[in-house]
Amino acid sequence: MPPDKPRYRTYAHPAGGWGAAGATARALMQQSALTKGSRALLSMNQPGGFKCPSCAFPDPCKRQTLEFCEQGAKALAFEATKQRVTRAFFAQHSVTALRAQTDHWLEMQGRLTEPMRYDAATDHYVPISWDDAFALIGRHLRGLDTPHQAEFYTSGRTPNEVAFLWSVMVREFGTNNFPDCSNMCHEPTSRGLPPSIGIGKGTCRMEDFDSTEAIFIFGQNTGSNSPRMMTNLTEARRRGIPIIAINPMPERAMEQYTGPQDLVQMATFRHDVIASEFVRVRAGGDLALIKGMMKAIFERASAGEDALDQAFIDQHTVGIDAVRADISAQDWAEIVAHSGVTEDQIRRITDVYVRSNATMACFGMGLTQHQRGSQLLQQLCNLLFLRGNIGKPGAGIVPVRGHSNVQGDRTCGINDRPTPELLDAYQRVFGFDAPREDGHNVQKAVEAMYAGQARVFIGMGGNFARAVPDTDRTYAAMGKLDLTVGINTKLNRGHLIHGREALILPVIARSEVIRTAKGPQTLTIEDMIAKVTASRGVLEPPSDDCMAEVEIVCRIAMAALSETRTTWAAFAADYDLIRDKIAEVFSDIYVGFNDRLKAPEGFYLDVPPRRREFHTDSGKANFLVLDGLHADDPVDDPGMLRLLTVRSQDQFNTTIYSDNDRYRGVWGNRMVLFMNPEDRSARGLRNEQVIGLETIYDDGFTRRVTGLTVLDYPLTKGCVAGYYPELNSLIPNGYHDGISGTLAGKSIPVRVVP
Ligand SMILES: Nc1nc2c(c(=O)[nH]1)N[C@H]1C(S)=C(S)[C@@H](COP(=O)(O)OP(=O)(O)OC[C@H]3O[C@@H](n4cnc5c(=O)[nH]c(N)nc54)[C@H](O)[C@@H]3O)O[C@H]1N2
Ligand SMILES: Nc1nc2c(c(=O)[nH]1)N[C@H]1C(S)=C(S)[C@@H](COP(=O)(O)OP(=O)(O)OC[C@H]3O[C@@H](n4cnc5c(=O)[nH]c(N)nc54)[C@H](O)[C@@H]3O)O[C@H]1N2
Ligand SMILES: [Mo]
Repeated sequence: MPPDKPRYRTYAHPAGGWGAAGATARALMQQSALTKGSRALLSMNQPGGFKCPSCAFPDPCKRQTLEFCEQGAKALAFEATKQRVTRAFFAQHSVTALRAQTDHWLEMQGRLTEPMRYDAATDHYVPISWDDAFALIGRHLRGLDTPHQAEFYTSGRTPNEVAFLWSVMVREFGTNNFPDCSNMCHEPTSRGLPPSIGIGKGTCRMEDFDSTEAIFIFGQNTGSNSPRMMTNLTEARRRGIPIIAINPMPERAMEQYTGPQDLVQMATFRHDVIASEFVRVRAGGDLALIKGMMKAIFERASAGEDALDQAFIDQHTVGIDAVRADISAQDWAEIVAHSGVTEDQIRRITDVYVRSNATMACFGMGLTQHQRGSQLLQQLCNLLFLRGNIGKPGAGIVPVRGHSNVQGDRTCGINDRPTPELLDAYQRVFGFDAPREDGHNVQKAVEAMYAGQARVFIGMGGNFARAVPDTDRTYAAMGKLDLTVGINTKLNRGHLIHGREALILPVIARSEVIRTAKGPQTLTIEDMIAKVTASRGVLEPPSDDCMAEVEIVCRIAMAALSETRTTWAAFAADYDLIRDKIAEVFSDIYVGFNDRLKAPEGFYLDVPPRRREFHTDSGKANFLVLDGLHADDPVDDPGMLRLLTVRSQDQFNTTIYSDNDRYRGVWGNRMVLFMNPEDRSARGLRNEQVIGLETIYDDGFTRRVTGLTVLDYPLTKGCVAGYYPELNSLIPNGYHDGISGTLAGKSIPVRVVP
C-alpha cells in the first residue's frame, strides 16, 4: 500500500534480494495478472516465446528456467493487466478531466480496447471504426501541402518488422521525418561511435563478461534499469574483477546486491559488494576524468612503462599524435576541478585500467545526455584504443541500451538522416523515389510543430509529449496540429495533449498472439549486443478490436498512398515477406533473414570492430580530438546547480508504476530534489523544505517547477537530481547534443527559487 504521507529513509537492504522478489509478486497481484502473468513469465526470453518488453539487455549464455528480473516481470504484469479502458470509460471522463489525473493513474486504467476519436463538441473520446480511422488519417495525409508537414515518431519497443514497414511507408509517402525515442537516449552512440569505430553499436557480447579483467560503468543505474546485468557483474566480482562505478549519485545496487534468483544467497540474507571503487564525478565531469586517465597513461608510457598497446595503435588506429598533444595541453589542476575527482583517485583507477589486459567500458544516459555527448563517447573510444580494448575477448565498448528494440529500429531504417546508399536500396527494392532531404529528429519536429509548419503527428508507440524536453512548449506545439494519432497499448498523457482531431489506436502487445490469415506470426528484435531473436506472444490480446502494429502500418499506407505498388496487404498477412524485404534492403547484414531465424537462439548481426575491422573514412579506428574539458557549456552564475533527471526504481520511462523509489529511500513522492547537504546549507535550506527550480537559459522563456521537496543525498557537490518526466519542463528544447540532437538531460543549469 502506498503511504498516505511521503516517507524518506535510507534503504538498509541490498538491492535485488527479497525487496525485488516481493515487488515482483506485488506487481503481478496488483494487476490481477497472477495466473496469466506468471504463466507468461515461463515463456519470456525462452526460445519459442516472446522477448521481454522492458530493456534491451540480452539473454545470458547459460539460460535459466526463469529468465527475467523484477523490472521485466513488472513490465509484463502491467501489460497483462486485467484492467480495461473501454468506451464506457471515455464516456465517463472528459479529456479535460483526464488531464487532471496523474501519469500513474492513467497507466493504472489498463489496456486500450478499441479505436477512439476525439470529439471536440463534447470534449470526450468516442468510438470510431478501424475503417473510418484509417480513412481519417488518409484524408489528413493526402491533404497536406507537402509530405514534410507530417511527423512519424517511433518508440523503441517497436519490433523490426513494424519499424521497417514504417520506414518504407513514410519514405514512399515522401519524407524522412523520423523523430525517434533514440533522440533522447542513445543517439550519441549511433552518431558518435561511427567516426571512431565505424559503427554506432557496442562491440561486446555476453561471453565477454566472463573473460574481462576490469569493468568501468559510466553513468548507468544498473540495479534499476538493467537488473539482469547485475548477474554478470556479480559473477565478475566473485572472480575478483574490479568494477569501477563512475556516477555523481551513489546507486544502491553498486554497493550491495543479492541476486533474487540466487536461492542460497536469498535464504541466508547474504549479498555481494559490486563496485570495487566509486568515482563521484561532477555532472559531465566524465570528459575531464577520461582525459585525466589518458594523461596518466601517457605519463606512464613516457616514463618507460609498457602502458600502451603500441601494436594495436600502430596497426589499427590513426590520429594518436593529435590526441596526445591535446591531452598534454590539459593541466592536472584543471582536470581535477572539472571532473570533481582527486588526482590520486584518477591515477588509482588508471592503474586498475593499465593492469587489466581486457577492459569493458559500459555507459548509459549519464554520458549520452550532455551537450557534447557524442564527442564524449569518442573520448571514451580513445581511452579504449590506448590499450587495444576493442576487438579482443573481454574488452570493448558497451552502450547499455534502453528500450528493447531501440537498436533494431535504427538498423531497420528509422533514420532522419539516411545515407544516399540506404535511399538507393529502398528505391531499388520498392521502386519509388525516396525523398533525398534530411528529415526531422525529435528536436526539429517540436520546433516545426511550434512554428505551425507540421500539421500531423503519428506516434508508433511511446509517449512523445511526456518524454521530450520543454514540456510546456511541447504541449503548446502539439495543440497546434490538425491531427494527432497515438498507436499504443496503454492510455497516456500524449492522448490528452492532442491536435484539432485525434485518434487512439489500440495494439496487440509483445506478449500476445498475433494471428493472420496465414496463421500465428512471429516478430523479431535486436538487443544491445546486435543479436536478433524471434518473439512470439503467448497471451490472448485484451480485446478482439486490438490490431497488430504491422497491420496498422499497412492500412495507413493504403489509405495515404494513392498509387502505391508496395504489396501492403500481403505484408500484413505474412511477416516472412517483410523479412525477405529487410534482407534485400539491408543485404550486407540481413541476408537470409528467414533462414537464419530458424536457429532457436537467434543470430548475430555483423559488428566489424569485433574483428578489428573499422569501416571509417580512414579504414582504421580514429583517435578524435575534442578541445577543452567541458561536456556542457559553462554557465556564469555562482548559484547555479546542475540538475540530473533520472529514473526511479519504480517506473519504465513515462510509465509510473508507483511513487516509490526503494533504493533511494523515497516512498510516496516523486516531486523530490536530491541535494548534497553542503549545497543545501549554503542556500539556507532545511532538509525536506519545499522549493522551486528555475532553468538558467536565455531564450525568452521562463522554465520553473515548484513543489519540490529537498532531500539530503550524498551527491557530488554542485549537482542535484530529480525525476524524469516530471522535470522535463525545465529542459529547453535547444539544450541538446550538437551532433545527435539528444537532450542534455543530465546537466541542466538551474537555480533554487522559493
Ligand atoms: N526499470 C526500468 N528499466 C529501464 C528504463 C526504465 O525507465 N525503468 N528505461 C530504459 C531506457 S529507455 C533506458 S535509455 C535505460 C536508461 O538507463 P540509465 O542509463 O541507467 O538511465 P538513468 O536513470 O537516466 O540514469 C543514468 C545514471 O547516470 C547517472 N548520471 C547522471 N549524470 C551523470 C554524469 O554527468 N556522469 C555520470 N558518469 N553519471 C551521471 C545518474 O546518477 C544515473 O545513475 O534504461 C532502460 N531500462
Ligand atoms: N528528462 C529526461 N527525459 C527523457 C529521458 C531522461 O533520462 N531524462 N530519457 C529518454 C529516453 S532514454 C527515452 S527512451 C524516452 C522514452 O520515450 P518513449 O519511448 O516515447 O516513452 P515510453 O514511456 O517508453 O512509452 C510508453 C508508452 O508506450 C506504449 N507502449 C508500450 N508497449 C507498446 C507496444 O508494444 N506497442 C505500442 N504501439 N505501444 C506500446 C504505451 O502506451 C505507453 O504509454 O524518454 C526520454 N526522455
Ligand atoms: Mo532510452
